[in-house]
Amino acid sequence: KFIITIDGMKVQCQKGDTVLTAAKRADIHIPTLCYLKEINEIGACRLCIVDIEGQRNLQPACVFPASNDMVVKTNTNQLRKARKNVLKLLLSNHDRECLTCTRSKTCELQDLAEEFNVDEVPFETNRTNHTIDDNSPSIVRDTSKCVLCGRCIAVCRDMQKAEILDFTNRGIDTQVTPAFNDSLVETDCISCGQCIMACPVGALKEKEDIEKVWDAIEDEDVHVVVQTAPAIRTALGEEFGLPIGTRVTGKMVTALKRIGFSKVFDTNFAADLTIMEEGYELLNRLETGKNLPLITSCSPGWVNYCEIKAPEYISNLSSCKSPHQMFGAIVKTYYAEKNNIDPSKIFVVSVMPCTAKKGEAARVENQVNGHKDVDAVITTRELAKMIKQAGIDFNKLNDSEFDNPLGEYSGAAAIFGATGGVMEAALRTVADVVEGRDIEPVEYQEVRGIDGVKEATIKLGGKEINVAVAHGTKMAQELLDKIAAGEKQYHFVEVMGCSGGCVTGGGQPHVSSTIDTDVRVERAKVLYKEDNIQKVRKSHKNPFIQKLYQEFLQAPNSEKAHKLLHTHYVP
Ligand code: HC1
Ligand code: SF4
Repeated sequence: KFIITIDGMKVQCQKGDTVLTAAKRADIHIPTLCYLKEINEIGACRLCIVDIEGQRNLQPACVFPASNDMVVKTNTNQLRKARKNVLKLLLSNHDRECLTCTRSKTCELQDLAEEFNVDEVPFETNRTNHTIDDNSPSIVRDTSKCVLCGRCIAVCRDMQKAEILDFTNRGIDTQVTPAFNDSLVETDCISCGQCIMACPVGALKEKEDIEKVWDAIEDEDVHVVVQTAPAIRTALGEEFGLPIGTRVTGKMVTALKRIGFSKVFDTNFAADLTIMEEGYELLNRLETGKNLPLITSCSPGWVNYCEIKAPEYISNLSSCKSPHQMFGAIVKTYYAEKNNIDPSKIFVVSVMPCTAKKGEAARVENQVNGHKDVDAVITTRELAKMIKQAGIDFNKLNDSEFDNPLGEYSGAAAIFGATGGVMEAALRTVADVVEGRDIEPVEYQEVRGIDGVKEATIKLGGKEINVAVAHGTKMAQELLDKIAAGEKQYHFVEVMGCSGGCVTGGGQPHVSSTIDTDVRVERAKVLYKEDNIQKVRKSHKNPFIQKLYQEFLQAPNSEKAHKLLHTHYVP
C-alpha cells in the first residue's frame, strides 16, 4: 500500500492501480471514452489525460500506473482545454445527426460534449467513405458514427472470442470493420450484440422490428400475442429512469396491455416447458450414456458459436428449441385450437433481452406446419420505445397480471435469465424425478454468481453427476477445452452467450461505462427475488404445464412434443 496525491487529496493505492482507478476510489471523476474496465485499457482516446508532476507530457490516466508519492492534477485549464480539443476532433469526424440517432441521451460522446461545453466544431473532415451494413437480422453497423474507441473490437475478441471486428486502414481512413469490409452476415458473427453494449455511440445498434409489430397490432384481422423473456422485467425500468435492479413485472404487463396486444403471456411459462423437455432429455442421455455432456441450447448466441466454432459439440446440444420458440409453437397449435383461431392469423411477438433471438426466430427449423413459431422479436430497448410512442407514463402504471394460462410460471422459470438459472431450474426437476420425492432445499448456490465457469457435483439417485456453467462465449470455449482435455466427465453443461446471462444480453438497456455497479449482479437479484416469492418453485409443479401435457402433449419427449418443441442444428 502507498499514498498518492490527486488534486490535493491523499489517496491510498495498491500495486496494480492506475491513476484512473486511484481517482475513482477517491470519487474524482476523470472523463473517459475508449476505456472499458479490464476489457479495453489502451489509452487511445486521450480524454483521460492528467498532469503528473515530473512528467513532460500529459499522460492517460487509464493506463498510467500509480506510484508512491505521485502528485497528480486532473482538473486544470490546460487539461480542460486539451480535452475539449480532443472532443472537437472526434466530433469533426462524426455524423452529428443526434436528433435521429438511437443513442441520443445514452450516448457517451454526447454527454462529454455537453460536459465540456463544446460549442463549435471548427473542422469538417470528409466522411463520405462510410458504410451502413444492415444485412444481418440482428445488428446494424454505421461507421459514420464510429469514434474508433476500439471497445467493440475488444469485447468481440476478448469476451466473446468471436474476433469479427478490427481496425482497418490507417490515419484519416481508419475504420472498424469485419475483415475485407464484409457485411456482418458474411462473417462468423454470432449476433450476440455485445459489441452494441460496448459501443459508446450509435455506430452499432439492433435491427429494429418495431414497425412490423405496430402494423400487426393495427391489423384487425390479426390476433397479436406477446411474450416477455425472464430478463425483461429486471431491466425495462432503467429505460424510464428507475434504478438498476428495479423489478417492474406488473407495470410491464400493464404497458403491454395498453399498447394493444390481444394477449400478454410470459416466456417463463415456456421456460418451465423447456425444463420438462430438457430434464427428460438429460435423464435419457444419463441412461444411455450417449452425447454427454448435454449442453443447453436456449441461448442463440451460444448456439451460433457452437455451430460455427465448435461443431464437434453439436451432438451434445439439447435438441430443445429455446423457450420463446417453444412458446410460439404452443400458441400456434394448442392455444389456436382451444380458442378456435386460425394459426395463420396469429402473430407472435417476443420481447427479448437478446439480439441473436431475431436471427433464431428467422431460422427455417423453427417453424411448425409452415408457420413461424415467432413472427417478430423486439429487444427491451425497442419495447421501451414502443411504450414511449404509445404515450404511456410507465412509472405511473399500476401492476397487472399476465393472461392465463400461458402466463403462469414457477420460480424455476424466473431465474432462467441469470447465468446458472437454467441449470438450477433443471436440477430442481431432475432431482425430484430421479429421487421420486420432493427434494429440499430447492436452491443450488454453487451454480449462482458471476464466476466465469462454475462447477458442482450433484448426488442423483445414488450417482454423482458433474455439472458446469459458463457464460460469455470465451468462457464457453475454455470449458469446451476442458471437456476435450478429458480431465473430468461432465454430464450437464449450461452455456449462455453473454457474460451474466440474459440479464446483460445485447438487447438490454444501455448502461454508462463510467458506473461501477456490476449490472449482472443487480439485475440477477431481481430474478432470484421473483423466484422466492412464487408459491411453485419447480417447473414440473406448474399446474398449467401439467395440464398442457395431459390435454395436448401427452408426455415429455413424446412424438408430438418432439415435432413441436425440438429442433436441429447446422454446422
Ligand atoms: Fe433468455 Fe430464455 S432465459 S434465452 O436467457 O431460455 O434472451 O431472459 O427469454 O427463449 O425463458 C434470453 C432471457 C429467454 C428463451 C427463457
Ligand atoms: Fe462480435 Fe457479437 Fe458483435 Fe458479432 S454481435 S460482431 S460476434 S460482439
